[in-house]
Amino acid sequence: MLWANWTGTSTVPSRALYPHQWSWDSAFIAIGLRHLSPLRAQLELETLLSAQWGDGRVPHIVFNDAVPLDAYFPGPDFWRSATAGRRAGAPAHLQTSGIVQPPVHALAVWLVHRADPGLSRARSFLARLRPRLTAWHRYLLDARDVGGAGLAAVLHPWEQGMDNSPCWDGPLGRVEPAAPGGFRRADLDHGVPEDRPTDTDYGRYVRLAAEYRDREYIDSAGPSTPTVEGSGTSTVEAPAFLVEDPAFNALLIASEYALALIEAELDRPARPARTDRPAKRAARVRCERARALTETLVARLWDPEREIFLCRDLRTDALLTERGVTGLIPLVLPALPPRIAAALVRTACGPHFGLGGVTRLVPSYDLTGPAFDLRRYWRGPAWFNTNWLVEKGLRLHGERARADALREAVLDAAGASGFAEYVDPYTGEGCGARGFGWTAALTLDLLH
Ligand code: 9YW
Repeated sequence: MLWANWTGTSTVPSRALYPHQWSWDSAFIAIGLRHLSPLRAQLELETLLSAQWGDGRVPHIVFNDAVPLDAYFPGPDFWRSATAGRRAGAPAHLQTSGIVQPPVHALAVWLVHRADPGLSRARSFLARLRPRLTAWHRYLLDARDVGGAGLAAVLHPWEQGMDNSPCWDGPLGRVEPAAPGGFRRADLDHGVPEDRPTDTDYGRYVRLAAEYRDREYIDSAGPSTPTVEGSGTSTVEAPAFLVEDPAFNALLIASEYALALIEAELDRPARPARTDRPAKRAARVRCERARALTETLVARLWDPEREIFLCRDLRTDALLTERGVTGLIPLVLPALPPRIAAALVRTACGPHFGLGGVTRLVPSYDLTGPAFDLRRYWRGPAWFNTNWLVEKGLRLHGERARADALREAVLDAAGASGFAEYVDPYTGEGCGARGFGWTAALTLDLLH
């Protein structure tokens, strides 16, 4: 199935619905692909990272020229990366979007390296990608530290990857939707409207993306930052949507640990040295930073009463009270205080997510929440990448029986649904696209 989605240099999430290369999809896909072909898994990540912009961002879509323009919206004619992104250093030789997605890449690069270290060394895989990963993390930790506390902010729901999660309803409500006649939703050619975000959601996504493009993809450092341009002073208007998200930051921290392992591997002395070498120290510093970022994540986003991580709306500096699966993903972090890991397990298995009780897979949103919708994308259905992450987190924190049960449920639902994009969390019945890239890849990974 994964071969059917392979284009020669990367893998599409879905032939019909998503016919280009997506950033976090490619990272998850490479994690599975490494078991079939370490070489293709390396190529997958190399292709994505070769589309990196000069400022360090890794775009959320790399467009395939061979695909007709009307096959996906918003396509390259909307993003206009080569022109609108010139100041931010967009590549001139290919077309990409201008926003980002969760940084799972260093983690994927490390796991792909481990699958065949000999091949990786022969192709200088780690050495070639290390500067790109370093620049990517620097971009997120500097240009995107809008809140000033050290965490990265997202400025569009597509950046966080859980497009229409009810967590975004509050901040998205401030966005005036773009006129419906101004664009055509290609996604509705391939999916039933009840399974997809609404037209109003799309109008807001388009408005936010167009405004960022019209600001030439320049990031503002704070909610409203004066900048000096030429002789005059102007103000970079902060985006209407500006959020610190638990999953995005947890994946960044997990990738910081992976980057430390990459650095340690590359800087390993040929012969054991008596003194601590500077390069080895660099890996240690990065690990310490990952631990400190975990503390910041807890300080900024943990809600001790709800026992889940929440999103912080940077326009109001308040926590958003909706419980989404994003709030469980920090379970993947090794330095999470044990009392918080235990509380997260209680939440995953309690009435809001029902794991091991009423649900077989972790839903994307609170079962008891007012906006819960069994079929509508990130407003209830269970997704395979988030379930894979929760499975890893449960195992990491010693919850072996729960992790084993979730693994079985994921494998059953993936196979029975024809590798669906997402499923009913109670029954495992498939929804959305079939033959979905990360579903197949992460299934493969769980089988190894
Ligand atoms: C879009 C490709 C992407 C995923 C996102 C998912 C969806 C819609 O599909 O986004 O048009 O980009 O929400 O997480 O990366 O599979």
